[in-house]
Amino acid sequence: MPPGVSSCARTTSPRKIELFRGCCMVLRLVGMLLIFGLCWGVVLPASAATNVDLSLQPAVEVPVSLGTVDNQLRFVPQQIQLDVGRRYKLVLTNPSQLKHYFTAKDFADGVWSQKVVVGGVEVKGAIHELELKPASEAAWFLVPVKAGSYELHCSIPGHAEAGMVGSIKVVSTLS
Ligand SMILES: [Cu+2]
Repeated sequence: MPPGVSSCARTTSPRKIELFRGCCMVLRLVGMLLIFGLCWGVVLPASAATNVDLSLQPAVEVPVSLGTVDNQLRFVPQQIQLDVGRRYKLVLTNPSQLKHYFTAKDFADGVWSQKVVVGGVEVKGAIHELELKPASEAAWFLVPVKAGSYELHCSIPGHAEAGMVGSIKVVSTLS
């Protein structure tokens, strides 16, 4: 046998091993890519939901009445539930003959206040309390950012004591 043949036989064996190893690497890479792709497919829709411009979301309208037509000292409804990350339009109305406040300072600290619209005026910036004169209306556009249970009351002396209190529950869907 010529020396070249034996040397060739000697060299093909490690080459086969190299080829086998190469194939294994390729298969591993394909597997990793598949797993990565699957994860991406699961993660992407979830992260996409948090990437939306919240200020452009259609606002969910929540009507809240401060007092009643017959001057009862209460909020209607008394319990409000909101979701974190959703844009709301709190439509505050005062159908009574008395002045009332919408006071929920901790709640206000946990929301992003986009604006308050009163008549033809849009007030932009942080809001902590709203005073509504009889027969007035204000729309507060906000996005809750912090989950929690917050107290609401009217800060006119005697009104909270008479029952003009409420609660705002802000719920996070991601726990
Ligand atoms: Cu009041």
